[in-house]
Amino acid sequence: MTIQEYIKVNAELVENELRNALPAGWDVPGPLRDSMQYSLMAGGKRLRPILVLAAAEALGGKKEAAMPVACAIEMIHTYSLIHDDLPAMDNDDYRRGKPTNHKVFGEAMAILAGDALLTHAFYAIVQSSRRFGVPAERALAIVEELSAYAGARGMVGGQAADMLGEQGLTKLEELEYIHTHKTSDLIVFSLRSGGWIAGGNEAQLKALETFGQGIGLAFQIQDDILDLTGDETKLGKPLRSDEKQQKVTYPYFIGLEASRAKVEELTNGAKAAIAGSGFPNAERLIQLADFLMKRDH
Ligand code: GRG
Repeated sequence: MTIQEYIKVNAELVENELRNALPAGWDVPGPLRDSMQYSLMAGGKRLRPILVLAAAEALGGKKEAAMPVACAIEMIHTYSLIHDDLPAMDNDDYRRGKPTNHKVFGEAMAILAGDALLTHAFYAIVQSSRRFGVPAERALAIVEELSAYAGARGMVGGQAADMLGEQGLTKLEELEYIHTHKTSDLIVFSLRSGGWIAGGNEAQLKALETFGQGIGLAFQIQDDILDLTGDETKLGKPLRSDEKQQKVTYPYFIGLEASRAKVEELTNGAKAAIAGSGFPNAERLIQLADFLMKRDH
């Protein structure tokens, strides 16, 4: 199976689970259920869940046991996008080519759908233990790590720093803090949680973390590059008064070519961390790192 086929097959498996994320028998108000389902099924790449599955597989773990955590991280990612699109934040009308959640369901319901997805993620993690026999101690570690990587010192902290920085980002380190927490932290969590499910040891979890930090930052720089290509006139140009400071990206600081070189350097470093750590089945992780580096959307 090529890596493209691997991604497609696993994204479909994840989507089948996400379709029934809220059990049909649960007494949930219809519009809330619809609003949650709308964004969960709106066509994301499913990158984070695939990383959970691939990390578990790299250590010889079972896919079924990793699936609830794979779904949990997609719920967190989806909630963050719903809230990020709100008028109080980015005020976006479209995401993935479709009207944003609040445009369809209204602001209040979009906030609640995000809240409910965030909460439901923790329920899903517990199911890996209840339904698939993952030792409770490991599920506990995963819950603890998710609250850190997604919370105030993780993704939410990154979002807050981004918001605060809108008044003027002047240093590359400030941008790196935002990228690390807004983007890399969920990617690192995806990899470590797959490792926990498969019973990885401390050194293996650390290697997955290093791998995640590398591909996470590379992913975000690549995002910055893709955002700019086609409009290279933005490079190093002062912002117009109506433009958001968010446009200050990696290429803005170091230029396009150096940014491309940085993506390659980070990806190679990530692959080296995994290659040197005695994983029984690391092939897919390595291929995923290369795939992400070469992505064009
Ligand atoms: C509102 C708490 C809160 C957090 C928001 C995720 C986020 C933090 C903001 C979205 C804006 C952004 C560019 C974030 C960086 C992370 C990123 C590249 C998200 C997009 O991830 P993909 O490409 O999205 O995996 P798909 O659509 O494929 O799921």
